[in-house]
Amino acid sequence: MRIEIITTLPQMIEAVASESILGRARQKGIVDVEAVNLRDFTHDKHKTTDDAPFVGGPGMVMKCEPVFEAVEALTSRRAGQKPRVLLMTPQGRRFDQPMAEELARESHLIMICGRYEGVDERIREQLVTDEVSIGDYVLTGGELAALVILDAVTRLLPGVLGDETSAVSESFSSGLLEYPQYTRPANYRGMQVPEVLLSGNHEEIRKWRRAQALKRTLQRRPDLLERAHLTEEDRRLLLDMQKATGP
Ligand code: 4FV
Repeated sequence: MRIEIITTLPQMIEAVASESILGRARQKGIVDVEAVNLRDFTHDKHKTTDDAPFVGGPGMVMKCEPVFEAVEALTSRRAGQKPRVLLMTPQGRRFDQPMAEELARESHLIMICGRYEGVDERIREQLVTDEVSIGDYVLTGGELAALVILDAVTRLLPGVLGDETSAVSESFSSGLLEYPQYTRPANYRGMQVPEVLLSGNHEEIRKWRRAQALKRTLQRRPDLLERAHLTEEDRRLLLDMQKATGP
């Protein structure tokens, strides 16, 4: 998979994308990540990438020319499948696990990191295939959003997560929140790990974990239950919980 991140702060991207799991995924050649410096696509001595908005208004706007030239250069490099061109913006489609799984099936992603007030509208109209938001708040730039997406997508690629962490049995991919996790010691300052986890009875452990995930989801994110894949056993457990906690 090829991921290019267009930014005026390539070192910010490199600093994160060369660490730990992301860094190893790149070394293993599972994902090919490049931080593309937008200033390399400017032609003036000040390497200008932004300008004042037409007819005034606060802040600065990212200019068309460097972004168009950057995206066209990156697109022409790789014949074949058109890349998904993502613009990080609070106005975008909310990023979530299903979108991470969708993007992880692509072969080529280009992410545009805005700064200042945002980008010239013609970039959105002509180049961008997906406007993506990581949340309802305003960042100083799109870099952190691009790194969130890079992380959530890369860890889904085959061979990235070793068995120490599996992308299968965790929050959201099962549609539910995660069950409580424990590790040694079994007793810490009198705080005992639930007996069932020490029982070695894997069927009982599976049932306990599923019940905990359902309970936590019911308490914290009941909205997730609507789109979670629930079994008959799950529905019975949820009914008991709702009866237990009352309306
Ligand atoms: C953002 C978000 C975000 C807005 C103007 C960058 C900033 C500046 N991106 N999810 N929330 N972007 O706040 O994705 O250009």
